[in-house]
Amino acid sequence: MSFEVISVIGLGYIGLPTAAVFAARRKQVIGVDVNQHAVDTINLGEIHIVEPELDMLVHAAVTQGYLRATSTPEPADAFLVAVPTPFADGHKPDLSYIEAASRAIAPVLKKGDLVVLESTSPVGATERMAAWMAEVRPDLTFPQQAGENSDIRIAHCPERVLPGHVLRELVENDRVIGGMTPKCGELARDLYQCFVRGECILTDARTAEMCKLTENSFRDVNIAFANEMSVICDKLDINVWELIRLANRHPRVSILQPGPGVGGHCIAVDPWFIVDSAPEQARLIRTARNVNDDKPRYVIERVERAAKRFREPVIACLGLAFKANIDDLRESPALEIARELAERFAGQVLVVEPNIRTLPGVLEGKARLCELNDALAEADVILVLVDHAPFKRVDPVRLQAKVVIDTRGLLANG
Ligand code: SAJ
Repeated sequence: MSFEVISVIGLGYIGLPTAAVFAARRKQVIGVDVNQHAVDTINLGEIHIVEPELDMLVHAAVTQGYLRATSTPEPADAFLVAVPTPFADGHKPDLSYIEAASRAIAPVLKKGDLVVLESTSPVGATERMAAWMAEVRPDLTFPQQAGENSDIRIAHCPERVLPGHVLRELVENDRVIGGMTPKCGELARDLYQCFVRGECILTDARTAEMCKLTENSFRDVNIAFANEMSVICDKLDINVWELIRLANRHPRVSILQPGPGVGGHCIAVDPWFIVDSAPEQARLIRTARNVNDDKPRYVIERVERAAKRFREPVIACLGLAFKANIDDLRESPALEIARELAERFAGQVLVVEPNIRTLPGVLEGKARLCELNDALAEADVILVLVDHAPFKRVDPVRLQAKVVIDTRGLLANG
């Protein structure tokens, strides 16, 4: 089956690059987003998010007429849903964006169309998407009603790309494709093979949903192990960075890196979807989340203890982003720590974040954004929160008279 027109619902960090990659393969792509600013920006050939090389790709796609954005869904042969799935109170998954997207595209569906859910989702979300669409379109059949003979084909294909490397990983990574029926999966594989050079592996929708959650939980649990080791090593006066380096010399050991906590909108969120589905069974996964969520508080306490030896301590926080060399502050433990320190040490907190130009609202008026050199000169306590490249080049001589708390093992010995 050939897909002439492809519609991508949700033009964010995943949807927009995916739309652009299809357009680069000369598919007609209709991007849909509820955010009018995003729609207008894309139609000008520009982008509203930060991702290397995406600007050029979107510019080319729009000017050559392959990509167009709109706020109202239009008919297409395949629909990819890439909307957010945050959690609501009590770490419960919030499927309202998927529901809204399903109800919005249902009116333009026609017999033979394929709908793929790409959003990271709790197990069962693809079936619920199908049920929402069936509610709006009783005139069409869906896989839950007609199996392999359904008018509409539905699959789940979770995105797995790393922010900062999205365009390369979209093409190179393997894709796990879970059809609601085997035929649904095969059709979705035909669609992705248009640009994916990795392998497209078929399974069912629930396994595909769980696969994505499992990948991020695996990483969360392993980072929690590293974070717990760092706290134990502090207590026992052992350098955790050296310890991990040595342990990783074992051929079957590969410990991740401790840090100030786990940030971003994926690894700190997705494990909760598993916990919510199986609260009694998901013991390790829940504990790992708590260990990682606890790490910022531990860092703050260390800074407070260190600051006590100064009458009016000046504290420099190096980095606010949730990981190295990006400008993304969402769910960032570094930002959480800087905010809390700015509350407790009003007027004495300096922030160095080379990837932003103004402080985020929560720090405005409470901390001062400054250059690395000035912070190193002025501060009594240097707190490394992110391993941004410029921080790696700091001359150790400049730190000799300072108290250094290095949550990333960059400058000093943890
Ligand atoms: N972190 C550590 N120690 C480590 C590795 C990471 O503390 O050894 C921290 C980072 O500093 C950051 C957080 O974990 O705060 C997450 O960073 P990350 O680079 O591990 O992952 P994300 O959130 O940018 O992207 C992840 C990726 N998933 C996996 O690697 C299993 C990506 O492939 C997914 O597509 C993405 O989540 C997603 O959208 O789910």
